[in-house]
Amino acid sequence: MVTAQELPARIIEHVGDAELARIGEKVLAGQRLTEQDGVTLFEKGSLSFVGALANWVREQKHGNKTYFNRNFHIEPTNVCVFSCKFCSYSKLYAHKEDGWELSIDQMLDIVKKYDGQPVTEVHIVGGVHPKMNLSFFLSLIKEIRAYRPDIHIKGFTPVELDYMFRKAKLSVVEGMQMLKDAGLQSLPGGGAEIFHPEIRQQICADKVDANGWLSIHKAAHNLGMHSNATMLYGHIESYWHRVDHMETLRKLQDETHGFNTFIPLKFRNHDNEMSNVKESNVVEDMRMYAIARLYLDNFPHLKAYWPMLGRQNAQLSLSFGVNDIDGTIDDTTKIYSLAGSEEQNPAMTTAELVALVKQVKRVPVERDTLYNVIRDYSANEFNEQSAPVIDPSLN
Ligand code: V47
Ligand code: SF4
Repeated sequence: MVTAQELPARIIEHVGDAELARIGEKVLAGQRLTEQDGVTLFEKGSLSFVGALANWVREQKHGNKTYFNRNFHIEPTNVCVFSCKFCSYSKLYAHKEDGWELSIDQMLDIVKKYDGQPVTEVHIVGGVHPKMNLSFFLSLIKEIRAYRPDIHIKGFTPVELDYMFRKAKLSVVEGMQMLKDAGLQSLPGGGAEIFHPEIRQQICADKVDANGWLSIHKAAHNLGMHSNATMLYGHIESYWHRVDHMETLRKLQDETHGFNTFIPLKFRNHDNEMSNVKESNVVEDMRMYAIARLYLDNFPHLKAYWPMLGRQNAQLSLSFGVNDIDGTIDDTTKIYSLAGSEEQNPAMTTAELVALVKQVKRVPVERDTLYNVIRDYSANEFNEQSAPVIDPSLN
């Protein structure tokens, strides 16, 4: 009889490839993978091989715990001065009248919709509108903080921040300090895409580059703030660009320890200038999660963003290294529905989310933004039967 602990070792024994076996041994011994190891896993690792190893690492780190939070999104605008080819917002700058632009009062009205509800986080992210400058966002943050001091404010990608700071003629450190003083508490992971200039130049040439992105996260970490990191994968990049991206993040994390979570974002090809590029399939998506779990040994958490991936695939990812499925997001996030995600109005109640996790025999744990546990749902009050009926055509 083989125990669950012995299983990865047995899988390595039978993998039938010396190079993969050597990488598997390194994982079990807790040794760091090299960039070449990462590329080899992408090129040769079967889904079952990388999946078994990643699941083992996930269970070593978190057991069956699967984190989520109660959050809502505010998108101040969908008008954007930048022209990322994968993004449906980029075309709106020339047609501003078709886009939206929220005032501070309108955004506060969104916050007020959650009066009396136990949400713990607001995630603010959107396009880059020239009228929305640093002082506008400082006022917004202060007003949200004053109205709901109990909510953690996570907001703005380095793309938005770099633009705000340059317009205000402030250094990154000065700008970040002002936002922190106003009440901004952490940064989401967006805007990273693929760091390597060979790809970045082709898909998002005019926005902040890798060094700019990294220096803003580093400044935030040095001020004691935490952040996430994403990677937009499954378009024109090669495997080694993905590894290069993860290597860059792993290096910064060694220095600052400020990242909480890595979030691979699957490229969706609807209604953008890259509609001719085929999307990745589910096997490739799960391999991506698994290899990220193996490579990013210093990232505590790996998140599947369910509005983008779909609910069933998010459930599946919990067996491929993922230990976080974001939150009970309300339907204000449009960037994904426009790009063709399965979830046209992403919203899930806590009961649905808990049941979804329980259906795949993991333990749902509600967390705050910084992964402090709010509630462990291992007790049976929400059970698998209360899970939403999933329409198979959605995934
Ligand atoms: O950087 C835009 C992506 C990101 C497409 O930190 C697309 O908790 C796929 O980063 N196909 C912004 N992706 C969103 C983001 C995020 C999301 C959820 C949670 C967190 C977090 C961060 O959205 C952009 C870009 O990579 N995006 N268009 C598209 N067509
Ligand atoms: Fe603007 Fe961000 Fe879309 Fe690029 S990805 S066009 S920066 S909203």
